[in-house]
Amino acid sequence: MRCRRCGNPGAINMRQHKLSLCLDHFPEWFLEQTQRAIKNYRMFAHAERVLVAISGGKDSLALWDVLLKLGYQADGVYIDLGIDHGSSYSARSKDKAAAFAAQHPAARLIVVDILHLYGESIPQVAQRRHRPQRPCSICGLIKRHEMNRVALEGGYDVLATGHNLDDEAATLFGNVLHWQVDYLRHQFPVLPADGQGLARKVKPFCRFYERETAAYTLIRGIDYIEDECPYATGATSLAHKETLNRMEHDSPGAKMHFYTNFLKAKEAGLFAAEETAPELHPCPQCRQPTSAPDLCNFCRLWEEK
Ligand code: Q46
Ligand code: ZN
Ligand code: ZN
Repeated sequence: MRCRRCGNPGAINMRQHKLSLCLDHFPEWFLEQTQRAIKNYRMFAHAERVLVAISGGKDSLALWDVLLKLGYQADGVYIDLGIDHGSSYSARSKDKAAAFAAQHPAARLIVVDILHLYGESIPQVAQRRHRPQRPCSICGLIKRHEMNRVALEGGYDVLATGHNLDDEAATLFGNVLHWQVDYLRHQFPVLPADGQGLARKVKPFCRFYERETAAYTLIRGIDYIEDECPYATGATSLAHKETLNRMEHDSPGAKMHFYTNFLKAKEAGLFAAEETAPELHPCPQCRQPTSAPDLCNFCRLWEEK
């Protein structure tokens, strides 16, 4: 197929959009589509300060690159989880994040070192909590807490993550399989700040297939960590991605329709009538909102040391 914009041979063929683009026009389209998502979902404005959650992987670095190219004030936050696992995963991913920041003078990278700040790395906390092989729920809790803390303390208006459509569709698939209505209620490209200490959260890449963000990083020459976190092996989200990819192979666009039709249904009011906000109060220690009766789950993690 030929590039729809210039007629030269196409390099990236997107069957779900019936669109082919050349190496010059794909990045242009990618930026336009990101801008459109930011505008359509009212994610943030140019006057606002954006904090991008950086893992050192392709999606987060591509997002940071795109936001800077679109002229947004975007800083990055990297959470050093202290995961080594024989492959120096955290050290290598931090190097990628730092190298990107060094090449972009307008970009500031904030590094949060969990071991240094709290006295234990993620594998150490997981070991203490008798979950050495499955640290992900503890890790997720710590990452969410720390990103929110940095966003609020730094006066950022919004926290942006690089989740792509494959991530979102896999999450949706898992939530539907188990009918986790509370999770479905909160799955959306924008989650507003709650006015009580939770920052606004946005996912500007939620309509891109993973292969599109990969193509963008490749074309732009962005160096990222290709390995997944060693603890991600065997994660159910990866199995869901494989299932969805098989469906996509047989029926191009299946993945996109599954996710975007869910968004349309939500915009049309799915779950809206049943919306009941949980009772939240500030944690007496860290001041972040929690529904727990006393200390929040994050603070309790360290209390039990
Ligand atoms: S970083 Fe943390 Fe993930 Fe690694 S330990 Fe699990 S949650 S897999 S996105
Ligand atoms: Zn072209
Ligand atoms: Zn707390």
